[in-house]
Amino acid sequence: MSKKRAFITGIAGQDGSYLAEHLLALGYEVHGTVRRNSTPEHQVSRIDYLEDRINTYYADLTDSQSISRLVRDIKPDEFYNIAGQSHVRISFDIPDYTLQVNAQGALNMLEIIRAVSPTTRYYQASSSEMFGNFKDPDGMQRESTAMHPVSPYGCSKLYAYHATRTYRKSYGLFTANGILFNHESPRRASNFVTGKIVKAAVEISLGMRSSLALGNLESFRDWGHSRDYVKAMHKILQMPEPLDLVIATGKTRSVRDFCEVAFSALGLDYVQYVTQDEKFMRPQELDYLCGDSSLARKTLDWEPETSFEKLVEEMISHWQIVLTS
Ligand code: NAP
Ligand code: F7E
Repeated sequence: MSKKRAFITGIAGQDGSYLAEHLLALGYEVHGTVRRNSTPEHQVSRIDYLEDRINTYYADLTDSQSISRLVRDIKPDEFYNIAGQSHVRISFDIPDYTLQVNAQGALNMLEIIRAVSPTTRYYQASSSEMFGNFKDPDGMQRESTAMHPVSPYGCSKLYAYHATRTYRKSYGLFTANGILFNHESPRRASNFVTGKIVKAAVEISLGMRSSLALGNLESFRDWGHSRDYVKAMHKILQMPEPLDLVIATGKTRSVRDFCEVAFSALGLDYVQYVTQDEKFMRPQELDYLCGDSSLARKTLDWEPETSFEKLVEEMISHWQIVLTS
């Protein structure tokens, strides 16, 4: 039997790299897009180890033809649209670009599927940032919770979420949203708060720096592991019918809690090192996220496998190796 073919936009990103690894393990033929960078090593550092087993192509969500050509030739069984301008605070600096990539870019991908390969199953990387500061009376966000985003990033993702639903209902395509809450890993870029805290804590423990400036310490996030969440992405595309599902751990912690756990794992008291700087605050903050993924757990038979403590431990080990080698 021929192998199933998967196409991943953003294959060199955090999730793209774990998803490629997971799909290869399941026996898929894996194709994915990378972007041009003046330092090519930057583009492939997360997927170097998969180089001989995956097929990569230069393409961009804002350049429809670059992806249309590939989809026409490859005719993937599954298309994972996980490329994106993924940084919420930076979306306030580059809102137009964020919209072009995350909103218009997603629409471009849906049009490609409709025109060139309508039997391909489509996954859209939607985000808990779409909820903004809304939660249900029990303090959680789920599929039915109102969505009122508070950042250009959240607005762009909400557009893509609705476009995905619209293409499903209008054209009968298999298009599904995974509404993923924050997920981290050793491959998380160090300008997201978890990567930034862990990297700095390790540097402090090694005597390489003496303090860490952060923004808002009082916001709460529901943090899981990327490796676990890409398994849910794949399961979403195996369902008999397309659905939109929340993927989360159901546990929430503040940025301050994260500092406490990461620093104390290294025998340090974060209070002595962490300062606050206006420059890392956002024009509008999303204060609290805690996802109810019971529908996904039941429908997909999925649940997160990595504990919060193990996630932090893995991130610490990663930075210890990088910073001492
Ligand atoms: P990431 O590490 O930032 O990876 C994003 C990937 O998309 C990178 O490879 C990036 O390439 C690529 N990309 C950016 N703009 C592009 C464009 N115009 N055309 C083609 N590729 C482009 O993000 P992630 O954490 O893996 O997240 C994956 C997706 O899930 C994103 O869409 C993100 O918004 C969404 N999401 C993430 C989370 C989370 O907590 N991680 C939660 C919910 C939703 P470069 O390396 O060249 O920039
Ligand atoms: O911020 C606070 C910040 O940038 C988390 C993306 O993957 O998840 C991610 O978006 C919290 C916020 O992630 C700093 O204000 C404090 O409250 O790590 P973050 P995010 O904005 O939640 C969602 C679900 C996505 O979809 C996104 O793609 O931490 N915070 N001080 C800080 N954040 C950063 N980055 N840097 C700080 O110095």
